[in-house]
Amino acid sequence: MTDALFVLRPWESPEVTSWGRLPMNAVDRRERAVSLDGRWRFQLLPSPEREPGPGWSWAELPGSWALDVAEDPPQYTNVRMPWPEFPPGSPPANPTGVYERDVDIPADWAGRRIVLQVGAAESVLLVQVDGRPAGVSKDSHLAAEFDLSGLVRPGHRATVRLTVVKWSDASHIEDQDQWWLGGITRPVLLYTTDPLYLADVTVRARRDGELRVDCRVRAASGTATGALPAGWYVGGQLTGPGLDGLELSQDREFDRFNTEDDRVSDFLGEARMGTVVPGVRAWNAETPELYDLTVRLHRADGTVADTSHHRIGFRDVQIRGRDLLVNGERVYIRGVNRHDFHPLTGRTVSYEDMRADLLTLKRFGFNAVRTSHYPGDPALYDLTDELGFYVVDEADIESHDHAHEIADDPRYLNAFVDRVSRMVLRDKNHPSVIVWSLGNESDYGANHDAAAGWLRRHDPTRPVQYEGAAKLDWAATDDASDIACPMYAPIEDCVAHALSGEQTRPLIQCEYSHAMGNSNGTLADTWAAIEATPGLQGGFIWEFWDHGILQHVNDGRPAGRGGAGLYENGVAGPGLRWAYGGDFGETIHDGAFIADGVVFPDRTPKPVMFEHREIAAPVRLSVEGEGTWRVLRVHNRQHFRDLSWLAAEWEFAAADGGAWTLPARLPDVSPGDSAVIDRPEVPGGAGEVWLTLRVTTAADEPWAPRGTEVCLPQVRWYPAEEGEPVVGAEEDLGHIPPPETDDTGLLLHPLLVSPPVLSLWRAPTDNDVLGGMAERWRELALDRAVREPVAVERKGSTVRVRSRWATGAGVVEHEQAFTALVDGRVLVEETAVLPEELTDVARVGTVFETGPGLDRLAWYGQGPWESYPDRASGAPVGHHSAPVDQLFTPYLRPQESGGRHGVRHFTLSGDDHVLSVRLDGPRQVSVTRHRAEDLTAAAHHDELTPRPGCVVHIDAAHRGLGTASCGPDTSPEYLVTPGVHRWSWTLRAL
Ligand code: IPT
Repeated sequence: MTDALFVLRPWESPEVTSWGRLPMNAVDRRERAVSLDGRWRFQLLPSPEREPGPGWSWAELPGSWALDVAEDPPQYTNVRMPWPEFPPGSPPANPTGVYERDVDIPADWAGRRIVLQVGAAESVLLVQVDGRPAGVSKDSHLAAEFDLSGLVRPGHRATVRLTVVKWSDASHIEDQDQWWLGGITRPVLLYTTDPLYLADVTVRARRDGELRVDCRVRAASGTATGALPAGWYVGGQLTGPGLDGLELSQDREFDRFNTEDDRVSDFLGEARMGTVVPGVRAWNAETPELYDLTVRLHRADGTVADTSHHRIGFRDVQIRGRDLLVNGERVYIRGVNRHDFHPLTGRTVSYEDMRADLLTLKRFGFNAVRTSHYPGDPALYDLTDELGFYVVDEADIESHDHAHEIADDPRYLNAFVDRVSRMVLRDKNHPSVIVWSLGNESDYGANHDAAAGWLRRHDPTRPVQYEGAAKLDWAATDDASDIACPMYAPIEDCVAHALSGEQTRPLIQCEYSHAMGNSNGTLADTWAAIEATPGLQGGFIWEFWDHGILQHVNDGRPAGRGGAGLYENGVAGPGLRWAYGGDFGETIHDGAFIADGVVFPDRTPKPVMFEHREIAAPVRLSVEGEGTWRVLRVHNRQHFRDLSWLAAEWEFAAADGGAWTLPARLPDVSPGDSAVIDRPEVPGGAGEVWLTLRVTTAADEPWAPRGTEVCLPQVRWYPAEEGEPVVGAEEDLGHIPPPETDDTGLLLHPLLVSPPVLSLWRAPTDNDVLGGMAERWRELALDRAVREPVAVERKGSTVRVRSRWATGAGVVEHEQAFTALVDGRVLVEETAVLPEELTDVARVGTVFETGPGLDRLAWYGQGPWESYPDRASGAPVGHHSAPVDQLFTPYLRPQESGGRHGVRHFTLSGDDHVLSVRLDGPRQVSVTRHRAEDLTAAAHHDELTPRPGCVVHIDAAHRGLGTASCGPDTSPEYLVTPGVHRWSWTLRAL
């Protein structure tokens, strides 16, 4: 375009971070603004050099055009840039969205300041009003404001044009691991103020009740006033728990500028108010007490020229030694990384959806959010204040692909300082923000130090963190990070550092436990180590969402807003799928690495959420003492609250099928303390007995209605009695004929369509694939090992069958003994001998398939949700049941799923038949509609055809899940080792 704004090509000038943009501030104008959201005229140009033509279509704002317009579909890349140009270059093919609409400027805005706010534009925004330049902005996830007072006429209509250039110098520092979309993703507003207005308000509210409010006043551009008129003043009012409108007044005379001469500045002065609030209730993530602060700018006659509302919280953040303290407490950071995401609208997330995200997190025990990797919508922080989360607020800087060049490139210096400072200027009054982050994955250079320098001077009340700085030396004391915040560090390294005597600062992982697919193995062990090691304080799981975009399978178009309601329980509806990298025809992409969240694209919690909920539980249970002297102790694991907000009941589960519930009364326990809890008598003689304390909310909480399950701590009260007598194949049980087999020794059973055989492989999880295990298993032919029958011997009631399974690393010898028991059961005793070379296989166990009609599974073991050997702390032992179709977890890329850990017995039932299986001890079991090879062959769920029967796995050993798709693999104790594996089970048809 030929307009002056375009001639300078700001999309190729990293030094230009903005033009005509107003300084960022913390005065919230949303409440009284006119919304410009909705329909805008729209056209997508192939580059910013092109002029818009006469043909307009419509676009809905806020929104991403990649989800609405076929010409420029979504593209997913992680580290690499989607085009080859080096920084600060951008590609010649550069989609440019032009949004235009007419705006009626109210007549009564005459003489007032008129401001346009664009919530977020990716990646360069150029604003014109009636064809005249109004401003330029970069920094895709923070609002840009422009003073339009001189460009519009109250009482008249103005045409506002917002041109958004997708690729720019700024894209190189917005190279986050996410979809590239383009558009205006947050609300657009217009508001008005008096020409003399509150330009910024800075609140410092301490835990001891001390409050300080700094107010800055400016004049609109072009206002004749060069100084604050005499007699103007600020005032305020504070309302909150136990406070009914405490008046605040100015400490001393307004610090006015330009009173001595007539030089003109738009900065008119600053004033301060202060007070000490008696009996203040401090803010923390458990009890997020907020106060309402209203700040007013008064004219000399007392009338109000401007007001600003803030919800504030009184709290202290401080680092002492190697501890990060909130209100003096060394709180655990049970965090998650959160991107803006929605499966229909991309990075446009409504208030209701942001709230729902946080409610979900709260219900599953999270208390912290890192705004990876850019500042969130302003509403997100209102919600984290209100609901109680510790926030690491992260600036929009990630230069991953060209990190090294950019960190010291002086052309990008402005952008680094600009992005960090704008975030701080906007969010500084939020009590939930406890740490600032300089960004993500951008190496470490002078540009970071410049930003950290600005930040430490401007806000000495909060620490700053930057992984790229701290990773060079966790113990350094002179870099841009006050916290050692590694990503995906093995927990042993963290523990070793904390024990080394070298630790200088808190260690809180900015990313850990990568939630891609069926993952998050060893989370409980990680937390056990954190809690046992002073100096370790937690971290942020990567990440909240699976960023699967809802897509029509037939034409590949994103469903967009039309997809509302077309998905359920994590599953895309008929004709639809959750798209990941490559699904929009992109040639450069990073596949399913975008699907690595603890919730599905529709926010359905994955099983790991229940694991996390238990690890983070406010209440724990332990058994103390011996024999009849045993007592149960309740531990309050919170930092600030007692247990009075919780209710509880006892649930008993006995191996013999007994299950009952009794009321429980939680004792009075202060934070961090413990007490013995009364327990009703538990009758013995029922075999193994488990006690679960089902803890729920006692009253409505802002994040959960009364009765919401909070945690399920469990202890084993009676151990298992001696198992069933082992029926040896040698013993002849009354001359019953042995079970039927075919000539090769495969069991023939009326309810099975596929007989029990050895299984050494699972459909690779994302961790198995990216960690290299799947490839190794393939090289070892474990995915296609074939049974070679060796011998079938019949003796008495037993058939003894030997087979060999050739792999790329020797032969696995497998033996099955099938014995007919008097009561009609078949006893199956199995041995598999793995050669020494098979050091790490996915599983050793049995697989068989039933015919159709067995649609419900009832089991005694861990559940009800999915669990695996290294992710089994949050699934209590009990009697569980579910339809077979609901046992499977639909991870976006199909893979091993649906397992249940610690299963002792199960029945599969339908209208006509029941199949009952008892195991020799707690085993990993799965019952699904898919064979491992079905899952392996499919890239999406719509490609899978469920089998009519059940595919049943009983594993003597099952490999842990680990997190090797990005981070440590599982621990050695969860590996399946070579040597002899024995297991036995009985099968009965009813
Ligand atoms: C790390 C990134 O910070 C994050 O954005 C995401 O990509 C995550 O990994 C993996 O999903 S960076 C990685 C190189 C460790």
